[in-house]
Amino acid sequence: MPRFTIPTAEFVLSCPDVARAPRRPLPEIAFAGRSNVGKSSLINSLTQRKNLALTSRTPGKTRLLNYFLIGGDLGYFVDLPGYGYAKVGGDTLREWGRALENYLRDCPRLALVVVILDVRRGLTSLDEQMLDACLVYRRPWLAVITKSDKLAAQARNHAVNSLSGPLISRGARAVLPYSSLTHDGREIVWEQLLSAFRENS
Ligand SMILES: Nc1nc2c(ncn2[C@@H]2O[C@H](COP(=O)(O)OP(=O)(O)OP(=O)(O)O)[C@@H](O)[C@H]2O)c(=O)[nH]1
Ligand SMILES: [Mg+2]
Repeated sequence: MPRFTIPTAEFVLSCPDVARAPRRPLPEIAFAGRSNVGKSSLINSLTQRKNLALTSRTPGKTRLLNYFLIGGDLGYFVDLPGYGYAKVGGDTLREWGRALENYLRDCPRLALVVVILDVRRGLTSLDEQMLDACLVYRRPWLAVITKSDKLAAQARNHAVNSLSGPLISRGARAVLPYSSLTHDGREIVWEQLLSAFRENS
């Protein structure tokens, strides 16, 4: 049992861009990462809901900005489309990149970007581009190292420790291991998310 009450969560809408986002002036926390890294699963695990955000074994499931209202009026979680899905090439890929960048640039109340990395893969060049965009648009961000259940404790600690230095030096607020399977890390991640909501409400 968690020692704190997990805020409520409800799906609000999906939209292609910020112009069609929900109108209530509440802070937003966006979940970004490579396609299939586990963004939607992280949202489900955090909110203790099995199918709030749609997940899939097949990359490229989340294609729009998906808004969830958290805690009634705390703010929104935004499940972003994953980047780097190899099967969508050319124009579609560029469109996704543009949609993500436009979101980072235009979202008026973006409180925090949660950049999700796979503990087994670390930082890829597309993640680096995402971090560069956070820097350019001055968006505070937090690194969540997910799928931590996929490695034994020693290997996991080693992976997280070796990622921490470079990520902190690029401006990460914190670097937190997580497993959406076991929910390990849930309270610590919520602490960061709730303080981001509070600072921006
Ligand atoms: N073992 C384990 N599997 C995970 C974890 N997080 C996600 N997965 C699995 O990884 C796959 C992709 O998860 P999603 O949450 O759909 O990933 P996504 O980043 O939202 O993917 P797109 O929407 O396609 O960009 C699913 O099969 C999940 O069950 C985790 O912490 N541990
Ligand atoms: Mg998804």
